[in-house]
Amino acid sequence: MRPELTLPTGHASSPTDRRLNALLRHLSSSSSSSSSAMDTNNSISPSPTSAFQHDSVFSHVVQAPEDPILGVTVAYNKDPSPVKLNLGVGAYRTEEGKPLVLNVVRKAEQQLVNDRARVKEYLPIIGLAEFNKLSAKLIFGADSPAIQENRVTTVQCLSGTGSLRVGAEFLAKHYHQRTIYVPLPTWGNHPKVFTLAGLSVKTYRYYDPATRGLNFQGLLEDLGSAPAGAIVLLHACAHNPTGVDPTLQQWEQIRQLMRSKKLLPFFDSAYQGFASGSLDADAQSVRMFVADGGECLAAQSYAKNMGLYGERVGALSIVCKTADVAGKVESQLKLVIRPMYSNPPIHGASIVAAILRDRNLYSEWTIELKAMADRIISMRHQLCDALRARGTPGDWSHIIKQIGMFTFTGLNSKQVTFMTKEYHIYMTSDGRISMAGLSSKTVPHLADAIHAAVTRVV
Ligand code: PLA
Repeated sequence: MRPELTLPTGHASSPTDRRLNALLRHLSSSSSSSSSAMDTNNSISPSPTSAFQHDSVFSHVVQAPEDPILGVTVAYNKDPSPVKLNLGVGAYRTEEGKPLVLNVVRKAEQQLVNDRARVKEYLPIIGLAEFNKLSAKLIFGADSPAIQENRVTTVQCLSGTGSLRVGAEFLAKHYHQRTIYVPLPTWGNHPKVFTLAGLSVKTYRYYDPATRGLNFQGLLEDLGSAPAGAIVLLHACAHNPTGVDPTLQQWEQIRQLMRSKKLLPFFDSAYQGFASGSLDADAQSVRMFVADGGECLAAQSYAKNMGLYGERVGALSIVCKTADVAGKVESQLKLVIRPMYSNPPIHGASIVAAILRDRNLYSEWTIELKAMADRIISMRHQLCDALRARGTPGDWSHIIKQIGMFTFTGLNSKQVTFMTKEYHIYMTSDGRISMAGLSSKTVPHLADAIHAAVTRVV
């Protein structure tokens, strides 16, 4: 039995209510003239005041908290203050505080638009072949023996996150060890991605709050006592959130330890080119592990280094011992991807391929990338100088020493809350600030806020 669809009596006096009631009468008469199957299955929810709302099969669902990183942008967007500043998510901004579309990306897109032969067919499950080849070359190096020996399989995925997820699901299905060690701290999404993929997440010591640097001894001890075969997540460069990377000598020690214990490296490369401004220098850690002939995984993202955040373009590579194994691994990656999202989007990968294949566009990209990295480095110096000029208590040299997109300031969550409330500065509660979101104009405001937070909030 369908209850009659009308607004409650006594409320139908205004013209709007009369129109609504007419509409409801129309809806109920047209649905009662339709088939009885429709009647029982597709009943129309009449209005939010209906008794139906209490019967939702989802009424037990509780409100979830916002994402610790992306939720910062949600809060920022709601703030009407003209001085508000979003230093939460790692998204590059120009000196004018605007998002940047690289010139070279615009050129590549223009080429794509002009090419009338291009169609919108599905890509294969593993994505655009040329993109995959060029992505492997970018991270492993043009002369990588692993590539020459066909021991690498590369699949296009949904940016860095999707690449991590596909890699983790493959490991959960086909690798004998399901424990993955992540640095403490790490990007907040890592544990969630890996857990949902079926891995069990443990941490290894990484950051030392006392020195605001690497806890190298702790790292070696923890990896040294990990079970043989365990997977180890390594940030290829520009560690997020700390901005602290091992030196090349330390990487070499990590490599030796990991190989001797048969730990499987899973590199997350979300910032190639952003740390030093050089694509090759930022891939050194990965290349060291590939040069020894051993196996590893690498997740690449083009969100930051090409500014293709919303295009969701990235790649997962698995370096294997032989071409035969790599072929079989690829066949299984397809079985992971097909039921997840079938095949990846074509546009972003086509942009990347157009840039990586063309010598001129490639060199233009490296110049624009270097300019972004340099601007971030200059923000580090400006912020550090501004704090020194204010006599802000504490040693702020870590702002200059840390690398990549973020500074791990050392500010506590109370100080962060204070800065958001009093200065409209938005950042993650762990005290991480995105240096890429800062400009010469906003440095003084941030320095004032940090100074006030440090001197007034403990
Ligand atoms: N890996 C690391 C270490 C990251 O920092 C991020 C992005 C990703 C992977 C995933 O990036 P992608 O899927 O967009 O390619 N971290 C950002 C954004 C920049 C985010 O949290 O999604 C951050 O603000 O930490």
